[in-house]
Amino acid sequence: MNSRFFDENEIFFSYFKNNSYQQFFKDERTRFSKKDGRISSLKVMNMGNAAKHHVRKITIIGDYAVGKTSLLANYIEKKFSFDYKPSIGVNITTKEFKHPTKNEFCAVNFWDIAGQELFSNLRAQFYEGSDACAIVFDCTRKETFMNAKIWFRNLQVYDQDLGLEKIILIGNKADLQSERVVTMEEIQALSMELGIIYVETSALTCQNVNYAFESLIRQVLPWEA
Ligand SMILES: Nc1nc2c(ncn2[C@@H]2O[C@H](COP(=O)(O)OP(=O)(O)OP(=O)(O)O)[C@@H](O)[C@H]2O)c(=O)[nH]1
Ligand SMILES: [Mg+2]
Repeated sequence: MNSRFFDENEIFFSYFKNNSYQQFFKDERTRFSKKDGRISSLKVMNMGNAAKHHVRKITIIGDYAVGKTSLLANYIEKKFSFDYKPSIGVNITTKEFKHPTKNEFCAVNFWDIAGQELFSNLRAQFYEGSDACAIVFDCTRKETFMNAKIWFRNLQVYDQDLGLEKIILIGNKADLQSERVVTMEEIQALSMELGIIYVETSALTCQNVNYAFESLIRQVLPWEA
C-alpha cells in the first residue's frame, strides 16, 4: 500500500468503502483519521504480525457508463442499481483472500476508475502499479468498443510490465440483446489483435461476473502463481 498516494491525491477519492478498508487496515495495524469527511492523513504501521500479508491492485477501466462500478458492486455486494451515478476520480474497494492452508492473506484493491473525459488527466497515476486490469465496454454502444483499444494502449504506456495474460476485455450489458450493436466477430478480432481474453458479462443478471473477476484474481494472488 502506497501511503504517499493518499496524501497527495485525497481529493480524488469520491468515497471509500469504509468497511472493507477498515477491515484491511485493521489487519495491517493501520491508523487513519478523517477530517471534513475526507481521509486527511494515513499512516501504515506494520507492527510485525505472524501472519503474512500481501497487497495487490486490479484496475478497472473503460468509457463512462459502460458498467465498471456496477460490475464491481455485483461482484462484491451482489447489488445492482439502474441509477447512473458517475464515478469521480477513482473508487477503491478491497476484498481480502486467505491462503487455503497457510496463515497468509492477500488484500486485493480494485481501482474503479472514472470513465468520463473530465477525469482523463488524472488517470495516468491511477494505472501505476496495477497487477491486473479489466477493460470494459458496453455491447450496446459502439464507441465504447472502439475506445477499448485506446484504453488498452494507454494502459500499456503507463504500465509496460503488465503481461497480456493479466488483462481482460469485458463486454458488459449482455442482457440487452435487442440493443446490441457490437458483434462477436468484431470482438473476437479485437481480442486476437490485442492478445487478451474476452468475457461477456451482465451486471444486471450476474452473467459471468464472478468468472471475470475470479480469472483476474487468480492472476494476482501470490500463492496461485
Ligand atoms: N441493463 C444493464 N444495465 C447496466 C449493466 N451494467 C451497468 N448498467 C447500467 O449502466 C449505467 C452505468 O453504470 P456504471 O456502473 O455507473 O458505469 P461506469 O462504467 O462505472 O461509469 P463511470 O463511473 O462514469 O465511468 C447504470 O445506469 C447501470 O444501471 C448491465 O449489465 N445491464
Ligand atoms: Mg463508475
